[in-house]
Amino acid sequence: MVTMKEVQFISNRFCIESAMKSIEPLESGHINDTFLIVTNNDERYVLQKMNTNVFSDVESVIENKVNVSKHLLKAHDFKYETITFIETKGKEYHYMDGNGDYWNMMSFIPNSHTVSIPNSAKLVFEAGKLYGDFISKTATLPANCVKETLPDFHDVPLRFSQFEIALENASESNKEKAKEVIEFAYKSRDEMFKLSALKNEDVFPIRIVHNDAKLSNILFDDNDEGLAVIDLDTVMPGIVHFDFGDSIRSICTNTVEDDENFESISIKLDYYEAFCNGYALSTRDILTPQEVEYLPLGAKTIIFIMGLRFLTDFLNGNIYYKVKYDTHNLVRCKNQFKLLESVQSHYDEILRITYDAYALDIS
Ligand code: GN1
Ligand code: MG
Repeated sequence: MVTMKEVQFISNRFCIESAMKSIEPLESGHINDTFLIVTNNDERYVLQKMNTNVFSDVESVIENKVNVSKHLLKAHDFKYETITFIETKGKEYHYMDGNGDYWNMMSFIPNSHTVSIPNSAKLVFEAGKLYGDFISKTATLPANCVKETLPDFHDVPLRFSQFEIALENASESNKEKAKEVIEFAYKSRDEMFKLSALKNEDVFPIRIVHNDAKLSNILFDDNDEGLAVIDLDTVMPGIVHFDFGDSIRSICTNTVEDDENFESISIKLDYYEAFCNGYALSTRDILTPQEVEYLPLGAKTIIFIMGLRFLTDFLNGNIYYKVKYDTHNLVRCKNQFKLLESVQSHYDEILRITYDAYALDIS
């Protein structure tokens, strides 16, 4: 548990304009601890304590984030905002405290807000434009600027084997509670391995991707227009499909990822179309036909990966994601698998909408 006094001490290690007036914990994400810092002259900053259990090479994670944000700022035709990182008084972008914990600080982007459930297709279109622009701008980033800090992050065989190990070690009662989703995981296995196999066969180009391209990592402005992509913690080399899919998972639904009202969870096709149209604006000239062909499988696969990772963590006794109650991860898993079923049952329309957005003729 971080104390406020500690946060105050840490924030003073960074080059902020004036003394700190207030600190407020921000509920953001499942992994790191985040705080909003306000100074006496009303400058706002976001201070983050990185989770070193998840990110073992934190210095490279922070280096990746800084490199990408600097690149975005100077990219030709970049119309959005991006996070900017604040240096420490020792001229570094990270501060390591006495416990070996790593911190980084960013400026707060003013007049911005996040959205938990979209309220219009226009907002979804904006989200598509923003994440599409991200892919098009990182396409000009030299590959050696970004390291693979979490190897095989979205590799399905790896995630499946982690699930099977957790299953072997799980308590009988947890296995019983998760019985249906465990069966669903095995039933879906073969189809869900396909995208990783295609990646390993080098069917797709390796790009610099966000790897956590969900709705809550977008800032919108006061008119609900896309303003900035945030949370660059997982920016790494990878394939575009998981970014596209993570956006579909989190944006084109009627609910949030831990809603327990499973029966009502479904994919919203009008939002799916709006997202594709926005995403295609900047990516149409970049993605190869093979990449476009498998975007819909990307959506299915990342929904599966998320469900499986939540399930694995439940079986492991909640050691990875932050949880609010004991079965929180199980609820998240059931929610995601329900969404996957909905995508499966509308798959023909999803394929058609995607290929129309990219004018791809698959015959
Ligand atoms: C985690 O902490 P947060 O919310 O940025 C996770 C992502 C998952 C996400 C699920 C490093 O991201 O992979 O998509 O939760 N990040 C890591 O919402 O595991
Ligand atoms: Mg993240």
